[in-house]
Amino acid sequence: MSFFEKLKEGLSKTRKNFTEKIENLVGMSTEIDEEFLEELEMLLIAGDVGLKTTDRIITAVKEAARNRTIKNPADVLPFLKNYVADILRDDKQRMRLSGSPSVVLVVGVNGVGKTTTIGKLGNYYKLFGYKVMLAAGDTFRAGAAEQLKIWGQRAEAEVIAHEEGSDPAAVVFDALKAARARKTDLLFIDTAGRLHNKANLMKELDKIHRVIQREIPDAPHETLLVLDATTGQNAITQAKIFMETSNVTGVVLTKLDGTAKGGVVIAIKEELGLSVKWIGIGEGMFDFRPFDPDNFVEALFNK
Ligand SMILES: Nc1nc2c(ncn2[C@@H]2O[C@H](COP(=O)(O)OP(=O)(O)OP(=O)(O)O)[C@@H](O)[C@H]2O)c(=O)[nH]1
Ligand SMILES: [Mg+2]
Repeated sequence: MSFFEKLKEGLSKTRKNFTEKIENLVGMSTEIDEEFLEELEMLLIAGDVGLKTTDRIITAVKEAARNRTIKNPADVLPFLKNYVADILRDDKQRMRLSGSPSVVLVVGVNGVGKTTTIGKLGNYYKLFGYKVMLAAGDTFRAGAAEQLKIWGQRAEAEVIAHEEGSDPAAVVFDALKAARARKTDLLFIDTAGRLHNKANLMKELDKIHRVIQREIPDAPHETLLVLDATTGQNAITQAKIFMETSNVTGVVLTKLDGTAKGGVVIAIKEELGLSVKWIGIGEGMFDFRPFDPDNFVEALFNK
């Protein structure tokens, strides 16, 4: 199966929950009236597109109906497809990897897929000829470093790890030194998703940040926030918390396979102004790609 076919399969629940319901509404409606717009609004909200974005889309549909760009309900779906594609396309999607090494900090709450993402990213860049290193900055959870080491073996990347319970900032410090000494191109730093409370988590990230910047002033070159698509609007709430304390440069949206809440991609871009840079559509090494808005919209709107 190609990645696109997998993406389509992964998005099938979202398509059922979102596109097909809009199709049904369109099929039952004869004109774009108040009732139609109200139903459409409800479907967009239920599709995890987000309140603000839904508002904007409804306003745009009204406007297009008024100036006769769209004339009947059947025109709404192609209009939506273009509108969503326009929201998702942006020029900040590329990774900024200008350092030697380039440092990529990976953050997010527990269980969203940070460690898996680092393994996949490491493998992705290794295939493109980069020399990759992984840092086990999650010293909090039992087995976290071991999990990263397994991914390191798969991606043929060196893993820098200390003992469980040790200071993550010290791991990061060692990793930065090692990356420089070995002329590594790319250093990915894993972090703990669960500390005793939010304040602790943020304090730890802050400390890691300071260590990185002391060694490499323009690093981290990327701070990727990992969000789990299955959590829908919760992901938006999580993102806001991380954005308060970290300079998040992009999102990795995981678990797009099998969720009905894929519409959250739109809310991430439109309500948070964050670019989704990567998507995960499975647990495997290759179930992972740079986010391609046109492909995504194609997979979401076409059966
Ligand atoms: N279906 C699916 N599962 C995924 C995806 N990405 C990660 N997972 C799974 O999600 C679970 C958690 O992944 P981890 O990488 O351990 O998550 P984490 O954020 O590092 O979690 P903590 O270390 O506990 O904070 C694992 O079972 C992964 O296999 C994805 O894109 N699709
Ligand atoms: Mg982890």
